[in-house]
Amino acid sequence: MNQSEALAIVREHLTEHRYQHTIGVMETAILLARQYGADEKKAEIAAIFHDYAKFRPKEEMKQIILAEKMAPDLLQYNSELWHAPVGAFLVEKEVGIADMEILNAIKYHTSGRVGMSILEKIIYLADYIEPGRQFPEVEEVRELAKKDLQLALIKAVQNTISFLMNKNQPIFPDTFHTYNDLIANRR
Ligand code: DGI
Ligand code: FE
Ligand code: FE
Ligand code: FE
Repeated sequence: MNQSEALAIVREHLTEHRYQHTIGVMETAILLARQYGADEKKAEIAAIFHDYAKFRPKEEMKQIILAEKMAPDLLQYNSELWHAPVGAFLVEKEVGIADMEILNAIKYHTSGRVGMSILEKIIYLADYIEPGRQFPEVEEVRELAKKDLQLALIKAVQNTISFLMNKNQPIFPDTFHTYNDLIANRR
C-alpha cells in the first residue's frame, strides 16, 4: 500500500483536524525512523493508521474489547484509551494490514508498554511531538528527540502522567508500567 492509498482510506474515518494531525504524525515518524534506524515504510503506515478507530462509537469499541478478550481493565479506565487496541484490531480486519510490528505500534500508541520496540517508541513519540501539538511542554521533548529517543520518550511519558494527575484523572496501569520500564532501562 502506498502513502496516498493509505491516507485516502484513513481520511474517511477521521475529522479534518484529526487527519491533519495524522499527516503530522506520519511526517514526524518517517524522520524519526530515518534518524534512529527503524523501518521508514512501517513507521509511515503505522503513523497513518494510528488513530484509525478514534471516532468509533464507544459501544462498538467496548464490544470489540470484550469479544476479542483484550485487557478487561481497559473498560474501567478512560475510553480515550480504547481506540489504540481497537484500532490495531480494525486495521487488521478492515484494511488487511497483517504486519505485527505495525499493529503493535498502533495498539500501544496511547499507553506504551513494557519492552517497547523501536517502532512503538517512534509512533508514541511522533504522536506526542508532531508539529500540530502546541502545549508548552512539547518543545523540550522535540529538542530531546533530536538527540536521544529514549530520553525524549521518558519525558513524554512523564508529561502525560503529570498532565493526567493534575486533572485528577485515573492513570491506566500500563502507562505506569511503561514509565517504570523506561526508567529501569535508562542508560
Ligand atoms: O489519540 P491522540 O489524541 O492523538 O493521542 P493518544 O492516543 O496518545 O491519547 C489519547 C488520550 O488518552 C489523551 O487525551 C490522553 C489519554 N491518556 C493517555 N494515557 C492515559 C490516558 N488517559 C487515562 N485516563 N489514563 C492514561 O494512562
Ligand atoms: Fe491516539
Ligand atoms: Fe500519544
Ligand atoms: Fe494521535
